[in-house]
Amino acid sequence: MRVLVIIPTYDEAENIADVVGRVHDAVPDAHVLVVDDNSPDGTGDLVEAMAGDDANLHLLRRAGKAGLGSAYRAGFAWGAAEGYEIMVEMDADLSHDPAALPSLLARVEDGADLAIGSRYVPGGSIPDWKWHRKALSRWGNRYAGAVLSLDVADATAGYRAYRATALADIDLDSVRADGYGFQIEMADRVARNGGRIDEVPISFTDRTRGTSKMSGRIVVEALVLVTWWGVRRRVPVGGSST
Ligand SMILES: Nc1nc2c(ncn2[C@@H]2O[C@H](COP(=O)(O)OP(=O)(O)O)[C@@H](O)[C@H]2O)c(=O)[nH]1
Ligand SMILES: [Mg+2]
Repeated sequence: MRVLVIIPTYDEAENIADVVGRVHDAVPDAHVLVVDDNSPDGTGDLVEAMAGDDANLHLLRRAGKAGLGSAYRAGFAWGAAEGYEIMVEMDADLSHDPAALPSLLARVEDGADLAIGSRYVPGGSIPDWKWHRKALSRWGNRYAGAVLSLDVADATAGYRAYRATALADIDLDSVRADGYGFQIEMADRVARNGGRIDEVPISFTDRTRGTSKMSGRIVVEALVLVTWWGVRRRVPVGGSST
């Protein structure tokens, strides 16, 4: 199947060459799309130069920082127009080990609509996190699972492979969330469309270069949205509940 690995970037000049190289090493046939939001550190120009002699590397430049979810929505639309059959979400900071790509792709090739690189199935881990950070993430996931009746151990995980036809069944323009909420929302949409979701254990490591763009605001966004979706589902307003 034709594979597109989508990597959103904002100030990842220190990481991008490494991550692209390691994706090529792991899956030589896969294409890579970098979605850059006009990074002040010149990530976009760096990728443009790399793409000059790499036919499997593509760049989508956007005018300014518009969020992770918005970058993926643009990447999915680009990939759909180009006819890719599997689309992968991957961070630029090497928290997501490209060596795990084949295990995710194998699940989609085996019939899954979404394969999630999961920290919370047997074999998964987060070696760098202190207990309180793990607890926040773990309980956030349990909360989302309970409120949405979503049978996924790691719905906030950002390393995942989608079958393109499963993405095509989702109205991406109606997906609103941007951070962890975006990942939960996408998993929930696949599940509610009757899609098969597999979880593959991964080890999630903290970035060693550059800085995180996620904030407390993104955590709050996810909590508020999950609660709102849960309420809306239980208390239909005006006859149409989604
Ligand atoms: N294009 C784009 N990429 C973003 C944006 N925010 C974060 N990213 C990228 O999304 C990925 C995950 O972000 P990161 O800051 O590592 O989040 P964390 O791992 O949760 O701390 C990285 O590749 C970032 O460069 C954004 O607004 N636009
Ligand atoms: Mg990161």
